[in-house]
Amino acid sequence: TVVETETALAMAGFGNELGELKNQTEKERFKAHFLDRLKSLHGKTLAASSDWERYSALASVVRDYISKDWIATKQHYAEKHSKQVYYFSIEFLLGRLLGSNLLNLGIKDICQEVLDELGINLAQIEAQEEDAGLGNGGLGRLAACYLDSMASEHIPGHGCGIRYRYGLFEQKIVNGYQQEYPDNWLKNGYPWEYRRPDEAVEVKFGGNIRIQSNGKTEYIHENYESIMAIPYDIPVVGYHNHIANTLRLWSAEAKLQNLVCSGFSRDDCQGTVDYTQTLQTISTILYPDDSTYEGKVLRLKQQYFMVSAGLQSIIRNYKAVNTDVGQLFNHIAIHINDTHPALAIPELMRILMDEERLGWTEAWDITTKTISYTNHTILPEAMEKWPVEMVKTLLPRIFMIINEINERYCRELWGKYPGEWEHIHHMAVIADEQVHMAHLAVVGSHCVNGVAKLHTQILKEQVLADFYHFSPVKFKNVTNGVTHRRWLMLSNPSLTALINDKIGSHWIEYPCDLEQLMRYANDAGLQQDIAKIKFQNKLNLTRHIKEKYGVNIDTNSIFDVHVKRIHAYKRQLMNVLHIMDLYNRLKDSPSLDITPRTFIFGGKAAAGYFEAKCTIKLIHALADVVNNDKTIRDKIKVVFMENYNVSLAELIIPAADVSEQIPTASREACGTGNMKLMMNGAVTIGTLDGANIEIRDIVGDENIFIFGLTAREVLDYYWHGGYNSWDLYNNDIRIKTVTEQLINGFFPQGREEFKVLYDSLLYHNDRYFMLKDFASYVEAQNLLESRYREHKVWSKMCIANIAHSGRFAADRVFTKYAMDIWGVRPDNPVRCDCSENEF
Ligand code: 4GP
Repeated sequence: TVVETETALAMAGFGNELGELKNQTEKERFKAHFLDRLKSLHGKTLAASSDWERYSALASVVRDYISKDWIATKQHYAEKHSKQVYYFSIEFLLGRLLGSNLLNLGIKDICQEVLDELGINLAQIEAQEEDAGLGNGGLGRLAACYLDSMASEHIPGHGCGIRYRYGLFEQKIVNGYQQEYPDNWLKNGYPWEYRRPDEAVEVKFGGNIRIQSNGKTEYIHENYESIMAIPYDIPVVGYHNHIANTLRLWSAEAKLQNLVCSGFSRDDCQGTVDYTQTLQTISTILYPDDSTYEGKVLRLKQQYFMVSAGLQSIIRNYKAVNTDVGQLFNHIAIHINDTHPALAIPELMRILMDEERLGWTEAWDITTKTISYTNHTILPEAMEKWPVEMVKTLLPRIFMIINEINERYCRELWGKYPGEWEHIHHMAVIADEQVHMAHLAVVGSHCVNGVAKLHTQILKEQVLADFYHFSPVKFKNVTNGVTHRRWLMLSNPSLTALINDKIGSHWIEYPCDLEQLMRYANDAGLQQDIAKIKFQNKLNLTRHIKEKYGVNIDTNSIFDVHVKRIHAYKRQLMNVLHIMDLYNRLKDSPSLDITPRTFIFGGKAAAGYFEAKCTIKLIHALADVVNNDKTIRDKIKVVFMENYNVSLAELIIPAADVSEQIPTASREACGTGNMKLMMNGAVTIGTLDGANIEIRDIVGDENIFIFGLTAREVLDYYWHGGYNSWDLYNNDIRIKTVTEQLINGFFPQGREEFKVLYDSLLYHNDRYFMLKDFASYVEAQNLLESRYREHKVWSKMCIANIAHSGRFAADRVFTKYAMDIWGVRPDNPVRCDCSENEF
């Protein structure tokens, strides 16, 4: 038998042969398993099967590998009584899972070999998977990176979110305009999820509260609408450690008893179907349009649905093994990702008081010790507030509790600031007929953190300054991080192999060890190898762009990448103005000696955000002009990549030379694209904002291009009502030219198309300081170009960026969250010594 042969070989000291034999056996097993699964799932032979069928069979085999670890992990946590962490987030931007599951399970090579033998291309199979795009941007991708890190770091950390039927939206570009289509990611089923109808819970909306008092006051919820929350669990696989945590996504369904087709007449049944569909809208799309009252109500419903379902199931599981709910905070930590899950605070209070019969004081103590909160933005328009009437009507009991929280808190404030009505009003949870979710989140958590040093400082000094002064110990900084497994190992395997060759593979476990690459920063061999890999990655992207858009780009040009949500503060428009200026210069002097550049954009604009959508149209209009002008001899090209998502990012980021991180200083909380791009050797051109500052601090001024106003200067301008952009218009001919070109017929679309952008720059006083930063941006771009020409200097910059990127690995971040916020001690906590103490 195989076992006998293995034993015999081992005894005879044939270690290598033993390894090979095991590998061989595993491979044969894997192959048989895969072919069998193809038959049982699809009734097909390999030859007759489609790529999608192969994908689904392969995913199903991988599920078998995962499920063993998943069961064992649950048992392990139960036996150890490990403290469990739950990360509540309205977004989880997972991307594809086949590749990362294979990588983390450690069976990628075997799978690759098996498929090679069968004549199947793994990448082609992986491409069959729909991206799980249950998110909008940074906040959602961060949540996904953190799940990966928690599992890899042995932290019992699970996600809780919503299983949106259609995610955000699929972006299609038609004649340069963004159009939004439902993202039908579940159309073929989703192999990674497990539906758990037995663990469904009921969530109640509307109705009234009857107060009953016989000895102890009881709050009885009546006449409510009931919705069933059905959990779908997705295992989250740790890296080579046999850990599988859980991401639990909730789906809304009608409660069976409420569905009566009395008499079974056609009308009755139609009514029931309509009713069911209305209920299910709760988990239909992410961020429904909130410009209408109904849209707002739907968002609020989603938030409560998620936290109520999540908490009910957490408490139920807790009580299955623990008798004392008073000890909850010793066994459970709940983290709220921004304010969308902040209703977890009153909901936990409701459960503890109304269902577990605890008094207010004890319930409040438990709640605040259990919950912690991360703030992700200081943009005033993103600070959530709900009209009191809406909360009261939709969630009557929750409103009563929020009201009580507010009253008690205001009383406490009064004790400290007697007579200071204005001050107290400013900090209240309910003020001006609105519930302030950020205030609720701060008041009901034991810890509040910002996501980069500057962001935390702005929270402490401005946005949440009053709260900081009231309870300074609550506030911490944890700079974001990204998982190097997806963003380097998976998306850039050649670079990963090169790094392994050069410094060994220790960095995979201890990402800060990437710093060892600095020893070879001047090594011509390494420089060349890195340049070769970059070229190959650029070639892949070049081919994709040619295939998809029919645009020829020069693989030797500088790939200048600006990928992220389209938003005025992220200043895609300023990038465009720079390209227009460069184009004008080329037109003026066709012999201008510049290194050819390809400007690559990608990102979605929120469906109702007119200005951002207009910017997308502008990028396309510019691409039409520039890409078709023979006189500039292909020196610049502009490409907009449609439907930017995680998978596209995995293609673009490894091919980038330049990373555009150019928000108005103070507006970008942290940024994580900046980290992914540096990890792949792109050099940042950026403002002193968010994590750019920390990147600059670690790579040094010589390895980054910094320009523009500082946060302090921007905030000072805001304080004094801005600046006069007409002065710049009148005094800088380049600015005058490019802004006029927006409306003077330079773009054949006509003079009105981009008027709104022109007006925002000049008539609305350039709120995001694009004209103010224009000159220094152009200067930084010119310097960048001259550095790029010095191949050695540029290669050294790439190496420095890769080498220092371990500082931004999510694993390191998670050790901090675990130990300093959640009171969880990972098995192997000291992951990195390249970071200074952030707290
Ligand atoms: C984003 C911030 O804009 C970004 O700077 C940060 O890196 C990311 O969160 C993760 O912390 N915020 C959002 C949002 O995505 O919806 O507020």
